[in-house]
Amino acid sequence: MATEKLVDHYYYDEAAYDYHDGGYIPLVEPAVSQQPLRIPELLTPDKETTDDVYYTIVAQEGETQLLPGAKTKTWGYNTSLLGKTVVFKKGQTAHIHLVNKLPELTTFHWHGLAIPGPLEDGGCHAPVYPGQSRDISFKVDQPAALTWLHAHPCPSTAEQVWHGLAAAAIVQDDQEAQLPLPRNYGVDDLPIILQDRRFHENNQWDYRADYDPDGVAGPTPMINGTINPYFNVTTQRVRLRLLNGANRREFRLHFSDDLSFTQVAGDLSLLPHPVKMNRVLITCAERLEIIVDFGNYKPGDVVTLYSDDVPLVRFRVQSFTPDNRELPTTLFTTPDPAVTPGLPVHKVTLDGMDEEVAMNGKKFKMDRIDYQMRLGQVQLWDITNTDDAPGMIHPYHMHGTAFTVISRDGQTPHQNELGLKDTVAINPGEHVVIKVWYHVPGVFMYHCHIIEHEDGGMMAQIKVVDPANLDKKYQLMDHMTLMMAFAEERGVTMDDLWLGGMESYKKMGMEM
Ligand SMILES: [Cu+2]
Repeated sequence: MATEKLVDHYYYDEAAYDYHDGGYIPLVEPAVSQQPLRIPELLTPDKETTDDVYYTIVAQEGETQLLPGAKTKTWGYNTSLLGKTVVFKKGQTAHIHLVNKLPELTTFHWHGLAIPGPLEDGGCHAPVYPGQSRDISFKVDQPAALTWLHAHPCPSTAEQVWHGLAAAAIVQDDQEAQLPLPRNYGVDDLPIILQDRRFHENNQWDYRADYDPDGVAGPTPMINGTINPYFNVTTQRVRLRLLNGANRREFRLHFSDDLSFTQVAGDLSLLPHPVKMNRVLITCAERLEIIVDFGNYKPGDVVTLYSDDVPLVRFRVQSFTPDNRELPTTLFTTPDPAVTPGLPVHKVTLDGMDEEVAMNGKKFKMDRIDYQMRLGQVQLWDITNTDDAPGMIHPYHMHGTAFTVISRDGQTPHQNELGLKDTVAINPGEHVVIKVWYHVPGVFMYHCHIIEHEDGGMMAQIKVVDPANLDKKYQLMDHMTLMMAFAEERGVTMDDLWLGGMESYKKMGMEM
């Protein structure tokens, strides 16, 4: 299948793995009986034609039976926790009716979709207030991939994601459809949303009690909103579309028996070539699709997916029809546009830890544009993690586009990051060169995807200008407007308002 030799190690610096951090919370195997893995339902379109698809997405409160006993108060999209899976087809125009039935404002950010910003992209400038709605439409024009929807109201993105606002969104295209890849959703093609939580009294989550400016984590693995899940394998090959939906945690994935698997896709496209591996590290917001071949197992066998030594999902092997179809050695041709002559390398630094996080020495300001590019320009960006080793691995993310990874400290990128990406993990002290270009205009954020780091200010904004519409103005909001709305919605004074990200600004004595 894969031609490259087996990757039998995690990429990245072991010294920077999150378990070295003083505040690290190790995962613990849940002491509850195994539950069937929840498979998010597919969201049914309100209407669909060849050229258009219409969806209604409702952010709502609910309760979810996660542990025995009391249900947990959770938030979700069209369901009580996480969300129904949205399917987009390349070439379609999506028309989405976004509804907020939560008690506070939220935004609907399409992580990985190359769509205009800031309103369609759904970052912090596109709030939908409680009881209100917003309609957006955009052309889906990108390769097949797993993208996702999550809340992004600054500076409370992390808390809202912790409440459960995250859903898978699959982009399909004709090229991927022709490959011999499993794609029977829920049977041999599964979203696997990796998260972790801490359960407090009465099985409830308490974000504020768990707050850590370097990222909130909990000891209990939660996979697709299931605690201690199993999945019945009824086909020889299963495609796992892994999404790290955790606020902070890295997952170091491997299977029992050191079973090898084949990575076929990264964040925003198939990989050029399949990569055979038996270890892979996934940082926050990254996606990777792997094909697991259960051909050497028999009914009754159990294959376990682990992070470090903690089981995440148990695959219970049933009988299946043999399927030894081979993957082609080439899956995808990664776009590689020529760099626009005369454009210098643009440098971005990811600075600090705890409350001191910043980007290029500055904390994020919603109404400040930090950089500008023109549509169609192609530029190298050099992203440096200025932490001293051992430090933290920062997952650097850009809204509204896909980039390619050119080099890591001058060396060739990892085999499994040679497709299109929107999030790239950067070791402390390392600099990663990426190639950046945009297909759509707008104002977009770029930031660390340890969500508490972005709320705390390790974030900036780019304005992408359409040369045919140089004068287009964007109405940018500011932190204070959103914070005052949160205070009003919660019925507290500004002095009593608590939002995780505010702590980082306050401790540094900075205005928001
Ligand atoms: Cu970070």
